[in-house]
Amino acid sequence: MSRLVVVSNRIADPRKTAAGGLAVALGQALEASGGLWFGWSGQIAENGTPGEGDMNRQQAGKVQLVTVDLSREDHDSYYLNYSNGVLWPVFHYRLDLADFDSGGVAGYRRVNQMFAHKLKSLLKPDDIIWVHDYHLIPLAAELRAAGCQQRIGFFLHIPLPPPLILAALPEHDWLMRSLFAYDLVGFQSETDVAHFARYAATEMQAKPVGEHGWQAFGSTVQARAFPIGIDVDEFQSMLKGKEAVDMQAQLKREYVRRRLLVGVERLDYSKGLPQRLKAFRQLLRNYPENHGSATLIQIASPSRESVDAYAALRAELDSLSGAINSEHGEMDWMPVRYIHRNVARKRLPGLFRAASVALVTPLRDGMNLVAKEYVASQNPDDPGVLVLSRFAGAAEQMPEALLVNPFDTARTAETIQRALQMPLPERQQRHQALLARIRTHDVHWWREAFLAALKQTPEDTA
Ligand code: ADQ
Repeated sequence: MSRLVVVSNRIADPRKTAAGGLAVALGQALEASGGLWFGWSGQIAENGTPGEGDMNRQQAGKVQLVTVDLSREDHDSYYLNYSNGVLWPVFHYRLDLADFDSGGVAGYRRVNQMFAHKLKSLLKPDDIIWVHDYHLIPLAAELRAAGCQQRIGFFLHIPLPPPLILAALPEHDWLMRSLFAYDLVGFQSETDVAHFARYAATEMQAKPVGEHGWQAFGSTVQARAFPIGIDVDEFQSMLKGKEAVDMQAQLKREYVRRRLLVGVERLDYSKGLPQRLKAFRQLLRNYPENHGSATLIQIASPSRESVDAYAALRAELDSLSGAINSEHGEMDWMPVRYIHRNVARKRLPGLFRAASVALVTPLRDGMNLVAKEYVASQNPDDPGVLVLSRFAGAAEQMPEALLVNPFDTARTAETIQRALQMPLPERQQRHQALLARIRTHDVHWWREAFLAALKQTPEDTA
């Protein structure tokens, strides 16, 4: 069996309990092949030299973890300025928030080159390499330039926007061309694949080859959708754990006469938080029967706080939640509980189970795993209702959720009301269909489907 090599910006020790479903799923594949996981250590060397970094090696069971420290300059340009200050907003269709003049692209390229050189020294000829996410788009091109001929696949966890949005990126030609150094490029949704195909055909005059292939620049890349899933069994077994049981019991006790709605995410402008709060305010204004009852627990964990757009968002949410509470709150009822903190992963299933409705309403999202985690946590006999943005990749797979356009405040409020009032048989039917689908397409299916497709990619004959 070939050894699997996973490359991602951050790595996780798959044996640690804090690791999420993705780390565990990748860890299992790495374990099976005695694999290697390579990425940034999370450490910044204040006096380090740009383009250089110490390698740290650690054995986690059968998996070798190798990380590299980044110099301050590399960290700021590669990670903050270009990955999170340019690529993240552009790929989420937010050209208005991208700082195109930050000059981060040089550091982005330098770090990808450095990772390629360090990684090359660790590779064996028949390794299979799987690169993850927007931080590392040019990695395969750098590996190929250094002479690597192994099979290399790439998975983009965030959306791929349409060609005209991508074309606003000054470096779009270079970035998109570098995808052709991979044998397989995986996207979250069919929409993303269609955007890639349109870009390849119109901007690169690439030729379609077979069902999924595109040929240009002397090589062929396969482009396909592999919607990522969760580990449904792991999530459901956490439901029985003490942390989840206590969480659910506490909420049930506190909210015995009320209806709970829940939202959980990193605080990010792609997640549609202000729009969600406005829709919830509209619900309270339009449907007074919810007064004294409907309570939204909104958890938004701190994220990328050094980027300006995030500080502005934080201030907007503080003020909106305060305004809703002062407009509608009563002595014994606060309609919004907004919590700017992380929740322990083990408590999440209990929180989801206690909530009658989940609001998962991003303006744009590659997939969105919270939607799937909410469904997995429900009691099939008395399930809650998922209100899901049509702009989340998950919407393609989850049409039985109540789909909304989060920019349309009035109709989102109407849909939340419908969710709160949905009769039991309809809730059961929708939940059954959703659960079946997230079970079939879980994180293990995702990993196996991607790796099988990568192993089957044709030898490049172009
Ligand atoms: P994210 O944008 O981080 O991921 P998401 O898919 O929702 O978004 O995954 C977040 C994970 O972190 C979930 O497991 C969730 O439970 C957990 N989480 C979020 N906020 C939390 C909080 N406050 N406290 C505790 N846990 C929290 C990116 C893409 C997504 C894509 C994933 C996976 O942006 O579109 O689905 O990668 O590919």
